[in-house]
Amino acid sequence: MPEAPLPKDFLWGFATASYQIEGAPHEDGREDSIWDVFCRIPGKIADASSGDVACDSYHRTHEDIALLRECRAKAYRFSLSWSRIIPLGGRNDPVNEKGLQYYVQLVDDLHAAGIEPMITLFHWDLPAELDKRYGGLLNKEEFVKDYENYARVVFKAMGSKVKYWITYNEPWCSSILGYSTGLFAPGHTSDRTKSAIGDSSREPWIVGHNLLIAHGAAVKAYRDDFREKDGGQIGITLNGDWVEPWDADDPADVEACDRKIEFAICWFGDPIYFGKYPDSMRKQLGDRLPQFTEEEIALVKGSNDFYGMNHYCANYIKHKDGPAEPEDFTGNLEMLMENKAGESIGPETQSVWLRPYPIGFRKLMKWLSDRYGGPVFYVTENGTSLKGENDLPLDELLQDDFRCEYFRGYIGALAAARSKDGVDVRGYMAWSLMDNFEWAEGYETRFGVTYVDYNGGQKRHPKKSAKAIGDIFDGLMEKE
Ligand code: PNW
Repeated sequence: MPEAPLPKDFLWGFATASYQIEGAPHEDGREDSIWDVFCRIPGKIADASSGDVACDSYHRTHEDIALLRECRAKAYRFSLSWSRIIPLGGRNDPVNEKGLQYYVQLVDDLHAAGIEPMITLFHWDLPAELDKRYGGLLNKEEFVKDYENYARVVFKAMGSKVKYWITYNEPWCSSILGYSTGLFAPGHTSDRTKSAIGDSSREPWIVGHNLLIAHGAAVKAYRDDFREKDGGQIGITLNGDWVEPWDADDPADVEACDRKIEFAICWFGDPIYFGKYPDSMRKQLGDRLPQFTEEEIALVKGSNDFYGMNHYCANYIKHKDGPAEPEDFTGNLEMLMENKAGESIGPETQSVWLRPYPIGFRKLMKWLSDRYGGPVFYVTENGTSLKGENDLPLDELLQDDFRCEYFRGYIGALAAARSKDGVDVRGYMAWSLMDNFEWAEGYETRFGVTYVDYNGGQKRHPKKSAKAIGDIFDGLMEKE
Protein backbone atom coordinates (compact mmCIF):
# COMPACT_ATOMS: atom_id res chain seq x y z
CA MET A 1 0.00 0.00 0.00
CA PRO A 2 1.43 3.41 -0.92
CA GLU A 3 1.52 5.86 1.96
CA ALA A 4 -1.68 7.92 2.40
CA PRO A 5 -1.19 11.60 1.54
CA LEU A 6 -2.72 12.85 4.82
CA PRO A 7 -1.84 11.70 8.36
CA LYS A 8 -4.38 10.12 10.66
CA ASP A 9 -4.48 13.14 12.95
CA PHE A 10 -5.30 15.56 10.10
CA LEU A 11 -7.84 17.98 11.59
CA TRP A 12 -10.81 18.49 9.29
CA GLY A 13 -14.22 19.96 9.82
CA PHE A 14 -16.43 22.92 9.03
CA ALA A 15 -16.48 26.67 9.59
CA THR A 16 -19.10 29.30 10.37
CA ALA A 17 -19.15 32.85 11.77
CA SER A 18 -21.24 34.41 14.54
CA TYR A 19 -23.14 37.09 12.65
CA GLN A 20 -23.85 34.75 9.76
CA ILE A 21 -25.57 32.05 11.82
CA GLU A 22 -26.54 33.08 15.36
CA GLY A 23 -29.50 35.45 15.15
CA ALA A 24 -30.79 36.55 18.58
CA PRO A 25 -29.17 39.98 18.19
CA HIS A 26 -30.58 41.42 21.39
CA GLU A 27 -31.02 38.38 23.55
CA ASP A 28 -29.32 37.92 26.92
CA GLY A 29 -27.71 41.34 26.76
CA ARG A 30 -26.11 41.37 23.31
CA GLU A 31 -25.80 44.82 21.74
CA ASP A 32 -25.43 45.85 18.11
CA SER A 33 -22.36 45.16 16.04
CA ILE A 34 -21.49 47.28 13.01
CA TRP A 35 -23.19 44.62 10.88
CA ASP A 36 -26.52 45.04 12.69
CA VAL A 37 -26.29 48.75 11.98
CA PHE A 38 -25.13 48.33 8.38
CA CYS A 39 -27.99 45.95 7.53
CA ARG A 40 -30.51 48.64 8.52
CA ILE A 41 -29.23 51.02 5.83
CA PRO A 42 -31.47 50.61 2.79
CA GLY A 43 -29.68 49.24 -0.26
CA LYS A 44 -26.69 47.69 1.49
CA ILE A 45 -27.91 44.06 1.54
CA ALA A 46 -29.11 42.51 -1.73
CA ASP A 47 -32.35 41.07 -0.37
CA ALA A 48 -32.76 43.76 2.33
CA SER A 49 -32.21 41.07 4.96
CA SER A 50 -30.02 40.94 8.08
CA GLY A 51 -28.58 38.47 10.57
CA ASP A 52 -31.55 39.01 12.91
CA VAL A 53 -32.60 35.36 12.68
CA ALA A 54 -30.13 33.78 10.24
CA CYS A 55 -29.78 30.07 11.14
CA ASP A 56 -31.04 30.75 14.66
CA SER A 57 -27.96 28.96 15.94
CA TYR A 58 -28.11 30.81 19.24
CA HIS A 59 -31.07 28.54 20.04
CA ARG A 60 -29.96 25.54 18.01
CA THR A 61 -26.39 24.74 18.92
CA HIS A 62 -27.47 21.16 19.59
CA GLU A 63 -28.73 20.82 16.04
CA ASP A 64 -25.46 22.25 14.74
CA ILE A 65 -23.44 19.80 16.79
CA ALA A 66 -25.66 16.93 15.62
CA LEU A 67 -24.92 18.02 12.05
CA LEU A 68 -21.19 18.06 12.71
CA ARG A 69 -21.43 14.54 14.10
CA GLU A 70 -23.45 13.37 11.15
CA CYS A 71 -20.72 14.72 8.87
CA ARG A 72 -18.10 12.94 11.02
CA ALA A 73 -16.25 16.25 11.51
CA LYS A 74 -13.26 16.28 13.83
CA ALA A 75 -13.26 20.04 14.31
CA TYR A 76 -15.54 23.06 14.21
CA ARG A 77 -14.35 26.58 13.51
CA PHE A 78 -16.77 29.25 14.72
CA SER A 79 -16.43 32.89 15.73
CA LEU A 80 -17.43 34.83 18.82
CA SER A 81 -19.71 37.82 18.78
CA TRP A 82 -17.71 40.43 20.69
CA SER A 83 -20.88 42.40 21.48
CA ARG A 84 -22.42 39.33 23.13
CA ILE A 85 -19.44 39.10 25.46
CA ILE A 86 -18.76 42.80 26.05
CA PRO A 87 -21.91 44.45 24.70
CA LEU A 88 -20.39 47.92 24.42
CA GLY A 89 -17.00 46.51 23.53
CA GLY A 90 -14.57 48.66 25.54
CA ARG A 91 -12.05 47.76 28.20
CA ASN A 92 -13.97 49.69 30.84
CA ASP A 93 -17.35 48.35 29.79
CA PRO A 94 -19.00 45.45 31.64
CA VAL A 95 -18.59 41.84 30.61
CA ASN A 96 -21.88 40.08 29.87
CA GLU A 97 -21.68 36.80 31.73
CA LYS A 98 -24.65 35.28 29.88
CA GLY A 99 -23.13 35.95 26.50
CA LEU A 100 -19.79 34.56 27.60
CA GLN A 101 -21.42 31.43 29.04
CA TYR A 102 -23.18 30.73 25.75
CA TYR A 103 -19.76 30.13 24.18
CA VAL A 104 -18.31 28.28 27.17
CA GLN A 105 -21.26 25.89 26.93
CA LEU A 106 -20.77 25.51 23.18
CA VAL A 107 -17.12 24.59 23.73
CA ASP A 108 -18.09 22.07 26.43
CA ASP A 109 -20.78 20.54 24.22
CA LEU A 110 -18.34 20.23 21.33
CA HIS A 111 -15.83 18.44 23.51
CA ALA A 112 -18.57 16.13 24.77
CA ALA A 113 -19.32 15.29 21.14
CA GLY A 114 -15.64 14.63 20.43
CA ILE A 115 -15.24 17.73 18.24
CA GLU A 116 -12.26 20.06 18.54
CA PRO A 117 -13.22 23.75 18.78
CA MET A 118 -11.29 26.32 16.74
CA ILE A 119 -12.24 29.86 17.70
CA THR A 120 -12.09 33.04 15.65
CA LEU A 121 -12.13 36.07 17.94
CA PHE A 122 -13.14 38.52 15.26
CA HIS A 123 -15.09 37.79 12.11
CA TRP A 124 -15.97 41.40 11.19
CA ASP A 125 -18.72 42.09 13.77
CA LEU A 126 -17.17 44.94 15.76
CA PRO A 127 -19.35 46.25 18.62
CA ALA A 128 -21.18 49.22 17.10
CA GLU A 129 -20.50 51.36 20.15
CA LEU A 130 -16.75 51.34 19.46
CA ASP A 131 -17.30 52.63 15.96
CA LYS A 132 -19.49 55.39 17.36
CA ARG A 133 -17.27 56.13 20.36
CA TYR A 134 -13.94 56.58 18.64
CA GLY A 135 -14.07 55.49 15.02
CA GLY A 136 -13.57 51.78 15.64
CA LEU A 137 -10.84 50.20 13.54
CA LEU A 138 -9.50 53.59 12.49
CA ASN A 139 -8.42 54.48 16.02
CA LYS A 140 -5.19 52.66 16.83
CA GLU A 141 -4.72 53.87 20.41
CA GLU A 142 -8.17 52.87 21.59
CA PHE A 143 -8.90 49.90 19.38
CA VAL A 144 -5.74 47.93 20.13
CA LYS A 145 -6.33 48.20 23.87
CA ASP A 146 -9.99 47.26 23.63
CA TYR A 147 -9.25 44.29 21.41
CA GLU A 148 -6.54 43.02 23.70
CA ASN A 149 -8.88 43.34 26.66
CA TYR A 150 -11.62 41.42 24.84
CA ALA A 151 -9.15 38.69 23.87
CA ARG A 152 -8.00 38.37 27.49
CA VAL A 153 -11.59 38.06 28.74
CA VAL A 154 -12.09 35.18 26.32
CA PHE A 155 -8.75 33.45 27.01
CA LYS A 156 -9.47 33.62 30.71
CA ALA A 157 -12.95 32.14 30.37
CA MET A 158 -12.13 29.26 28.01
CA GLY A 159 -8.41 29.18 27.35
CA SER A 160 -7.99 25.85 29.10
CA LYS A 161 -10.54 24.25 26.76
CA VAL A 162 -9.49 25.64 23.39
CA LYS A 163 -6.28 24.74 21.56
CA TYR A 164 -6.74 26.73 18.34
CA TRP A 165 -7.21 30.49 18.32
CA ILE A 166 -7.59 32.82 15.36
CA THR A 167 -7.27 36.52 16.05
CA TYR A 168 -8.81 37.81 12.82
CA ASN A 169 -10.73 36.48 9.90
CA GLU A 170 -9.59 38.07 6.64
CA PRO A 171 -8.35 41.52 7.64
CA TRP A 172 -8.24 42.29 3.90
CA CYS A 173 -12.05 42.17 3.85
CA SER A 174 -12.45 44.39 6.92
CA SER A 175 -10.03 46.93 5.42
CA ILE A 176 -10.88 46.93 1.71
CA LEU A 177 -14.56 46.01 1.68
CA GLY A 178 -15.23 48.02 4.86
CA TYR A 179 -13.16 51.14 4.06
CA SER A 180 -12.46 51.23 0.31
CA THR A 181 -15.36 49.82 -1.69
CA GLY A 182 -17.85 50.27 1.15
CA LEU A 183 -19.47 46.94 0.33
CA PHE A 184 -19.15 45.72 3.92
CA ALA A 185 -19.76 47.37 7.30
CA PRO A 186 -19.09 50.10 8.26
CA GLY A 187 -19.39 51.03 4.58
CA HIS A 188 -16.80 53.80 4.30
CA THR A 189 -15.74 54.76 0.78
CA SER A 190 -14.72 57.80 -1.26
CA ASP A 191 -17.72 57.13 -3.49
CA ARG A 192 -20.13 59.79 -2.23
CA THR A 193 -23.09 58.09 -3.91
CA LYS A 194 -22.58 55.26 -1.42
CA SER A 195 -21.34 56.94 1.73
CA ALA A 196 -21.03 60.41 3.23
CA ILE A 197 -17.76 59.45 4.87
CA GLY A 198 -14.61 57.66 3.90
CA ASP A 199 -11.32 58.07 2.05
CA SER A 200 -10.57 55.00 -0.03
CA SER A 201 -7.03 56.17 -0.71
CA ARG A 202 -6.04 56.20 2.98
CA GLU A 203 -8.44 54.56 5.40
CA PRO A 204 -8.02 50.91 4.30
CA TRP A 205 -4.26 51.08 4.85
CA ILE A 206 -4.70 52.61 8.32
CA VAL A 207 -7.27 49.97 9.26
CA GLY A 208 -5.04 47.15 8.00
CA HIS A 209 -2.17 48.51 10.06
CA ASN A 210 -4.30 48.75 13.19
CA LEU A 211 -5.61 45.22 12.75
CA LEU A 212 -2.03 43.95 12.52
CA ILE A 213 -1.02 45.72 15.72
CA ALA A 214 -4.13 44.48 17.53
CA HIS A 215 -3.42 40.94 16.31
CA GLY A 216 0.12 41.24 17.67
CA ALA A 217 -1.13 42.55 21.01
CA ALA A 218 -3.58 39.66 21.44
CA VAL A 219 -0.92 37.11 20.51
CA LYS A 220 1.48 38.65 23.01
CA ALA A 221 -1.20 38.52 25.71
CA TYR A 222 -1.81 34.86 24.95
CA ARG A 223 1.88 33.96 24.90
CA ASP A 224 2.70 35.94 28.04
CA ASP A 225 -0.15 34.80 30.23
CA PHE A 226 -1.95 31.75 28.82
CA ARG A 227 0.15 29.66 26.48
CA GLU A 228 2.19 27.91 29.09
CA LYS A 229 -0.72 26.70 31.17
CA ASP A 230 -3.24 26.27 28.36
CA GLY A 231 -0.96 24.89 25.67
CA GLY A 232 -2.80 26.26 22.64
CA GLN A 233 -1.75 27.92 19.40
CA ILE A 234 -2.73 31.25 17.92
CA GLY A 235 -2.59 32.73 14.44
CA ILE A 236 -4.39 34.94 11.94
CA THR A 237 -6.52 33.88 8.98
CA LEU A 238 -5.76 35.57 5.67
CA ASN A 239 -7.86 35.27 2.54
CA GLY A 240 -6.25 35.06 -0.87
CA ASP A 241 -6.92 33.72 -4.32
CA TRP A 242 -4.51 32.22 -6.84
CA VAL A 243 -3.50 34.15 -9.95
CA GLU A 244 -2.57 33.27 -13.52
CA PRO A 245 -1.32 35.78 -16.10
CA TRP A 246 -3.87 37.03 -18.63
CA ASP A 247 -1.12 36.74 -21.24
CA ALA A 248 1.51 34.22 -20.17
CA ASP A 249 3.88 35.62 -22.82
CA ASP A 250 3.77 39.14 -21.40
CA PRO A 251 6.37 39.52 -18.62
CA ALA A 252 4.40 42.49 -17.25
CA ASP A 253 1.36 40.24 -16.65
CA VAL A 254 3.53 37.57 -15.07
CA GLU A 255 5.07 40.17 -12.76
CA ALA A 256 1.65 41.62 -11.94
CA CYS A 257 0.62 38.18 -10.64
CA ASP A 258 3.10 38.31 -7.77
CA ARG A 259 2.18 41.93 -7.12
CA LYS A 260 -1.49 40.94 -6.82
CA ILE A 261 -0.65 38.35 -4.15
CA GLU A 262 1.54 40.87 -2.34
CA PHE A 263 -1.29 43.44 -2.19
CA ALA A 264 -3.89 40.87 -1.18
CA ILE A 265 -2.00 38.57 1.17
CA CYS A 266 1.56 39.72 1.90
CA TRP A 267 0.16 43.08 3.04
CA PHE A 268 -0.54 41.12 6.26
CA GLY A 269 1.72 38.10 5.83
CA ASP A 270 5.00 40.02 5.34
CA PRO A 271 4.73 42.12 8.52
CA ILE A 272 3.93 38.95 10.47
CA TYR A 273 6.77 36.88 9.01
CA PHE A 274 9.31 39.60 8.04
CA GLY A 275 8.39 42.69 10.04
CA LYS A 276 7.78 44.91 7.01
CA TYR A 277 5.31 45.67 4.22
CA PRO A 278 6.05 44.37 0.69
CA ASP A 279 8.25 46.71 -1.39
CA SER A 280 5.66 46.74 -4.17
CA MET A 281 3.11 48.24 -1.79
CA ARG A 282 5.47 50.84 -0.37
CA LYS A 283 6.41 51.82 -3.92
CA GLN A 284 2.83 52.35 -5.04
CA LEU A 285 1.30 53.70 -1.83
CA GLY A 286 4.18 55.75 -0.42
CA ASP A 287 3.36 57.30 2.92
CA ARG A 288 -0.31 56.42 2.64
CA LEU A 289 0.87 53.04 3.91
CA PRO A 290 1.65 53.53 7.61
CA GLN A 291 5.17 52.97 8.99
CA PHE A 292 5.79 50.49 11.77
CA THR A 293 7.46 51.80 14.91
CA GLU A 294 10.13 49.57 16.49
CA GLU A 295 7.65 48.64 19.21
CA GLU A 296 5.03 47.68 16.67
CA ILE A 297 7.46 45.50 14.75
CA ALA A 298 8.34 43.72 17.97
CA LEU A 299 4.63 42.94 18.45
CA VAL A 300 3.83 41.88 14.91
CA LYS A 301 6.93 40.07 13.65
CA GLY A 302 6.83 36.39 14.53
CA SER A 303 3.25 36.57 15.79
CA ASN A 304 1.86 33.49 14.01
CA ASP A 305 2.00 30.01 15.52
CA PHE A 306 0.28 28.88 12.32
CA TYR A 307 -0.95 30.40 9.09
CA GLY A 308 -4.75 30.32 8.76
CA MET A 309 -5.59 30.16 5.08
CA ASN A 310 -8.95 30.97 3.51
CA HIS A 311 -9.05 30.13 -0.16
CA TYR A 312 -11.82 29.92 -2.75
CA CYS A 313 -10.77 30.60 -6.32
CA ALA A 314 -8.42 32.21 -8.85
CA ASN A 315 -8.24 35.08 -11.35
CA TYR A 316 -6.40 36.04 -14.49
CA ILE A 317 -4.23 39.10 -13.99
CA LYS A 318 -3.58 41.81 -16.57
CA HIS A 319 -1.14 44.59 -15.73
CA LYS A 320 -2.11 48.22 -16.16
CA ASP A 321 0.20 50.79 -17.70
CA GLY A 322 0.75 54.21 -16.15
CA PRO A 323 0.48 55.29 -12.54
CA ALA A 324 -2.02 53.66 -10.21
CA GLU A 325 -5.22 55.46 -9.21
CA PRO A 326 -5.11 56.71 -5.60
CA GLU A 327 -8.02 54.37 -4.76
CA ASP A 328 -6.35 51.30 -6.27
CA PHE A 329 -5.90 48.42 -3.84
CA THR A 330 -4.99 45.65 -6.27
CA GLY A 331 -1.46 46.64 -7.28
CA ASN A 332 -2.42 48.51 -10.46
CA LEU A 333 -3.84 45.61 -12.43
CA GLU A 334 -7.05 44.06 -13.67
CA MET A 335 -8.56 40.89 -12.23
CA LEU A 336 -10.31 38.95 -14.96
CA MET A 337 -12.26 35.70 -15.28
CA GLU A 338 -10.99 35.03 -18.80
CA ASN A 339 -7.50 35.00 -20.28
CA LYS A 340 -6.29 36.43 -23.59
CA ALA A 341 -7.52 33.34 -25.45
CA GLY A 342 -10.99 33.85 -23.96
CA GLU A 343 -10.82 30.78 -21.71
CA SER A 344 -12.59 31.01 -18.37
CA ILE A 345 -10.55 30.23 -15.24
CA GLY A 346 -13.41 27.99 -14.09
CA PRO A 347 -17.17 27.47 -14.14
CA GLU A 348 -19.46 30.24 -12.90
CA THR A 349 -21.01 30.08 -9.43
CA GLN A 350 -23.58 32.25 -7.67
CA SER A 351 -20.77 34.50 -6.40
CA VAL A 352 -19.46 36.88 -9.08
CA TRP A 353 -15.94 36.69 -7.62
CA LEU A 354 -15.75 32.92 -7.35
CA ARG A 355 -14.81 30.49 -10.13
CA PRO A 356 -13.23 27.21 -9.01
CA TYR A 357 -9.68 26.41 -10.09
CA PRO A 358 -8.46 23.63 -7.76
CA ILE A 359 -4.86 23.46 -8.96
CA GLY A 360 -4.52 27.10 -7.86
CA PHE A 361 -4.99 25.97 -4.25
CA ARG A 362 -1.94 23.72 -4.47
CA LYS A 363 0.08 26.40 -6.24
CA LEU A 364 -0.79 29.12 -3.72
CA MET A 365 -0.01 26.91 -0.74
CA LYS A 366 3.39 26.15 -2.21
CA TRP A 367 3.96 29.83 -3.05
CA LEU A 368 3.15 30.89 0.52
CA SER A 369 5.08 28.03 2.06
CA ASP A 370 8.17 29.05 0.07
CA ARG A 371 7.81 32.72 0.89
CA TYR A 372 7.32 32.22 4.60
CA GLY A 373 9.79 29.43 5.23
CA GLY A 374 7.46 26.48 5.55
CA PRO A 375 5.02 27.54 8.29
CA VAL A 376 2.30 25.24 9.62
CA PHE A 377 -0.93 25.83 7.72
CA TYR A 378 -4.50 25.33 8.76
CA VAL A 379 -6.96 25.91 5.96
CA THR A 380 -9.73 27.73 7.77
CA GLU A 381 -12.19 28.18 4.87
CA ASN A 382 -12.74 26.71 1.42
CA GLY A 383 -16.01 26.16 -0.37
CA THR A 384 -18.36 27.33 -3.10
CA SER A 385 -21.80 28.63 -3.96
CA LEU A 386 -23.74 27.17 -6.92
CA LYS A 387 -25.23 29.21 -9.69
CA GLY A 388 -29.00 29.27 -9.26
CA GLU A 389 -28.99 26.93 -6.26
CA ASN A 390 -31.54 29.01 -4.40
CA ASP A 391 -34.07 28.63 -7.23
CA LEU A 392 -34.02 24.82 -7.27
CA PRO A 393 -36.71 22.63 -5.72
CA LEU A 394 -35.47 21.08 -2.47
CA ASP A 395 -34.94 17.53 -3.75
CA GLU A 396 -32.70 18.81 -6.56
CA LEU A 397 -30.94 21.31 -4.38
CA LEU A 398 -29.87 18.58 -1.98
CA GLN A 399 -28.05 16.78 -4.82
CA ASP A 400 -25.25 19.35 -4.96
CA ASP A 401 -22.88 17.45 -7.23
CA PHE A 402 -21.12 20.65 -8.30
CA ARG A 403 -20.15 21.33 -4.68
CA CYS A 404 -19.03 17.70 -4.16
CA GLU A 405 -16.85 18.02 -7.24
CA TYR A 406 -15.43 21.31 -5.93
CA PHE A 407 -14.44 19.67 -2.65
CA ARG A 408 -12.97 16.64 -4.42
CA GLY A 409 -10.80 18.93 -6.53
CA TYR A 410 -9.74 21.26 -3.75
CA ILE A 411 -9.11 18.67 -1.04
CA GLY A 412 -7.20 16.62 -3.61
CA ALA A 413 -5.07 19.68 -4.35
CA LEU A 414 -4.41 20.13 -0.63
CA ALA A 415 -3.36 16.50 -0.28
CA ALA A 416 -0.94 16.95 -3.19
CA ALA A 417 0.48 20.14 -1.65
CA ARG A 418 1.24 18.19 1.49
CA SER A 419 2.43 14.86 0.07
CA LYS A 420 4.17 16.08 -3.08
CA ASP A 421 5.23 19.68 -2.39
CA GLY A 422 6.06 19.28 1.29
CA VAL A 423 3.63 21.95 2.53
CA ASP A 424 3.04 21.49 6.26
CA VAL A 425 -0.77 21.69 6.20
CA ARG A 426 -2.42 20.10 9.21
CA GLY A 427 -6.09 20.96 9.00
CA TYR A 428 -8.97 21.95 6.75
CA MET A 429 -12.33 23.59 7.53
CA ALA A 430 -14.94 23.63 4.76
CA TRP A 431 -17.07 26.74 4.33
CA SER A 432 -19.68 26.20 5.46
CA LEU A 433 -21.43 23.80 7.81
CA MET A 434 -24.75 25.28 6.63
CA ASP A 435 -26.24 27.96 4.43
CA ASN A 436 -26.10 31.28 6.21
CA PHE A 437 -26.22 35.08 5.95
CA GLU A 438 -23.83 35.74 3.09
CA TRP A 439 -23.12 39.37 4.06
CA ALA A 440 -24.03 41.90 1.36
CA GLU A 441 -25.49 39.06 -0.72
CA GLY A 442 -28.06 38.23 1.94
CA TYR A 443 -29.57 34.74 1.85
CA GLU A 444 -29.76 34.18 -1.87
CA THR A 445 -26.22 32.86 -2.10
CA ARG A 446 -25.76 29.57 -0.29
CA PHE A 447 -22.42 28.11 0.76
CA GLY A 448 -23.59 25.35 3.08
CA VAL A 449 -23.19 21.59 2.90
CA THR A 450 -26.52 21.76 4.76
CA TYR A 451 -29.61 23.47 3.40
CA VAL A 452 -31.28 25.85 5.85
CA ASP A 453 -34.98 26.43 5.25
CA TYR A 454 -35.37 30.10 6.14
CA ASN A 455 -39.12 29.96 5.61
CA GLY A 456 -39.58 26.68 7.43
CA GLY A 457 -38.37 27.38 10.94
CA GLN A 458 -34.67 27.26 9.96
CA LYS A 459 -34.87 23.51 9.59
CA ARG A 460 -31.60 21.93 8.44
CA HIS A 461 -31.37 19.41 5.58
CA PRO A 462 -27.92 17.97 4.81
CA LYS A 463 -26.98 18.11 1.14
CA LYS A 464 -25.02 15.42 -0.69
CA SER A 465 -21.78 17.32 -0.01
CA ALA A 466 -22.28 16.99 3.77
CA LYS A 467 -21.40 13.33 3.46
CA ALA A 468 -19.02 13.66 0.51
CA ILE A 469 -16.37 15.56 2.49
CA GLY A 470 -15.99 12.78 5.05
CA ASP A 471 -15.72 10.23 2.26
CA ILE A 472 -13.03 12.31 0.54
CA PHE A 473 -10.98 12.49 3.75
CA ASP A 474 -11.50 8.78 4.39
CA GLY A 475 -9.90 8.11 1.04
CA LEU A 476 -6.92 10.38 1.69
CA MET A 477 -6.06 9.86 5.35
CA GLU A 478 -3.95 7.20 6.97
CA LYS A 479 -6.17 4.71 8.80
CA GLU A 480 -6.31 4.78 12.60
C1 PNW B 1 -15.28 34.78 3.21
N1 PNW B 1 -14.66 38.58 -2.04
O1 PNW B 1 -15.53 36.05 2.73
C2 PNW B 1 -15.73 34.91 4.65
O2 PNW B 1 -14.75 34.64 5.60
C3 PNW B 1 -17.02 34.24 4.95
O3 PNW B 1 -17.62 34.86 6.05
C4 PNW B 1 -17.90 34.25 3.72
O4 PNW B 1 -19.19 33.81 3.96
C5 PNW B 1 -17.20 33.38 2.69
O5 PNW B 1 -15.90 33.85 2.40
C6 PNW B 1 -17.95 33.24 1.37
O6 PNW B 1 -18.06 34.49 0.76
C7 PNW B 1 -15.29 36.57 1.51
O7 PNW B 1 -15.54 39.37 -2.44
C8 PNW B 1 -16.24 37.42 1.01
O8 PNW B 1 -13.59 38.40 -2.69
C9 PNW B 1 -16.03 38.08 -0.17
C10 PNW B 1 -14.84 37.90 -0.83
C11 PNW B 1 -13.87 37.05 -0.34
C12 PNW B 1 -14.10 36.39 0.84
